[in-house]
Amino acid sequence: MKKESGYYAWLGEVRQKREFARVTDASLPPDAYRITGGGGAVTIASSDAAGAMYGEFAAGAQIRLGVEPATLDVTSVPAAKYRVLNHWDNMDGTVERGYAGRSLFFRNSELCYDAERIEDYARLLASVGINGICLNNVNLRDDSRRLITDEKLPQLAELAAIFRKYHVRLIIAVDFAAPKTVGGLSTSDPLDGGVIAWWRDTAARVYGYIPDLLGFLVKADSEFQSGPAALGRTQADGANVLAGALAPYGGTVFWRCFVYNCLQDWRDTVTDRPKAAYDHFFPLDGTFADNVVLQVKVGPVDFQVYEPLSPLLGALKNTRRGLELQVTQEYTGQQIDLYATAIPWERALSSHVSETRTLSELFGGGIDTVVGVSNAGDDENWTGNPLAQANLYAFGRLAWNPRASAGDILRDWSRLTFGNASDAAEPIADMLLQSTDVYAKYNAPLGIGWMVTPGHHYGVNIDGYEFSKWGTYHRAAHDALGVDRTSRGTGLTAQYDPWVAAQFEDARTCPEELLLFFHRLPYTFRLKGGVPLIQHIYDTHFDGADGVARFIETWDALRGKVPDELHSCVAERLNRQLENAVEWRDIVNTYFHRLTGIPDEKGRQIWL
Ligand code: GCW
Repeated sequence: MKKESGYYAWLGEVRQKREFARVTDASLPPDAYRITGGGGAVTIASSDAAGAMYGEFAAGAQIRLGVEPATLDVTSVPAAKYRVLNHWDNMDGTVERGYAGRSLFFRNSELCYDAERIEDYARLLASVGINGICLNNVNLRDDSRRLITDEKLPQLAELAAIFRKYHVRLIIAVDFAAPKTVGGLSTSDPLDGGVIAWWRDTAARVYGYIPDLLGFLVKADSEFQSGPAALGRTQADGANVLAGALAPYGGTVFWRCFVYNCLQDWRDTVTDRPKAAYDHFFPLDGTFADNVVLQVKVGPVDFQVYEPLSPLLGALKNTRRGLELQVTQEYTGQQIDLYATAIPWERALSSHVSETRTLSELFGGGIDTVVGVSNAGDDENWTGNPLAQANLYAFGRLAWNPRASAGDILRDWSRLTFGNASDAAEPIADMLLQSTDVYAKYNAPLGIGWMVTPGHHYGVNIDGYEFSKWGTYHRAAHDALGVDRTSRGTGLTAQYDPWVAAQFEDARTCPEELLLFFHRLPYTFRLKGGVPLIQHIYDTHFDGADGVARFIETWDALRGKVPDELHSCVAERLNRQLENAVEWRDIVNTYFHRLTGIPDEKGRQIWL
């Protein structure tokens, strides 16, 4: 590690290059590798240079994890072709939903970066198999629209060259209305001849500077971004015109499906936000060009603690899909609270899209891209909370192998980062493994979501989104809580495969953590263990805050076993997490006790 704070994260001594023999094996797919350790040397076989690089990183990591080099025998093929990070970085240097300092790439409307740091970042990403990156926010603001012009492209090409050394290809987020906002045309109608020609010219210009650009990323008709719907055109009309422009260069359009009405009336109980993506995109299945990937958020709402899978992921049959995950902890503690995203990702990947298939089994078929919204910034330790590096690491590992176990990944990260023989590695991995359950316990109960402070989304505010326009309602009353999304309610369940829908339809078979996502239930409803819903709310909220107090004890005992700077950085955050958890506990418990009049069976302190 260059700095005590863990600047180089899990990469550790991989920086000091080991020598491995390399051979070409044309039978291996792109990016894949085979590592063999017999015969006195470690040999990496691959069909391409990227595979050789991934093999070297993997072999180095295995050796640091204590595997005897002579016994190495690993063949590994990535499940997803594109393993991509999306930065939500603005050109003024701020990062939307960023909790690790400022942008690594932009300041004052310019590209502005430390080339050595970018090279470290590229190497860090490559070490876990990431091969694409979009630097600018999908919410296009001001000068970021001009990244596709001669004014900005020369500098962007220099950045692309640094990433290229590590086989990481750039993506540019573009404004759907760019023909107007950048090109000065009078329309951005995708069926207009002038607009089609403008996108072609733009693609030619961009590829002139960055010949291996992975493609364009578009957030259209979403949260005030422009899009084809506003012009009376379909999402496919919009995506396909860009796809046509990129096709000659082998480029891909990553078209986001986060399309919903963000100006809903809370009195409207018919419109149901989680139905929106399917309603917009499912009817268009099969009409998107071959070089369009529909980028679908893992859940149907927005990266809440517990959500079912987005029904669109399983429903689309004839369209390429990208699974979008949030590495940055927007709703999950903002890199103050400890939250190992590998655990909910593993849960999502092993969730069923039909009786016989899980989400991870769609990889290599319909799903060929995994996207993570980055949690990195210019903080010295990359992620604000150094333990949140585990989330970036886990993203790469799961994008490469969606069937990998979250436990293995977190233990590997901890050992690679703190040292294989370190006393700290195991307790830290254990904390990470418990972290999401602890966080979920003091958060909104059983899949209802959204009890966060509006705007910045940290901390509790039970009714903060209850009477807003965002389509995010818990509808808590004195006798019942939750939203009925079954066939008796909003009908969301009908968007799922019938076998999956049947599980969700019945409160007795619905996964417990999704109970209030799919059902409106009385507070006296008994959960599987026999505990009434209201008592479950009290119990989990007391447990969650106690869990954080235990993390603090564990962490105190690690003083001296991890670098001091890292120790105090995490300690300070754990103390803030405890304050947060106590606030959640007391406000949630008081709110529901006042509403229901039902006391805690165990007589603990609730403020009335
Ligand atoms: O969850 C919401 C975030 C927005 C984000 C949006 C999206 C980039 O609060 O900050 O905008 O999702 O995914 O587009």
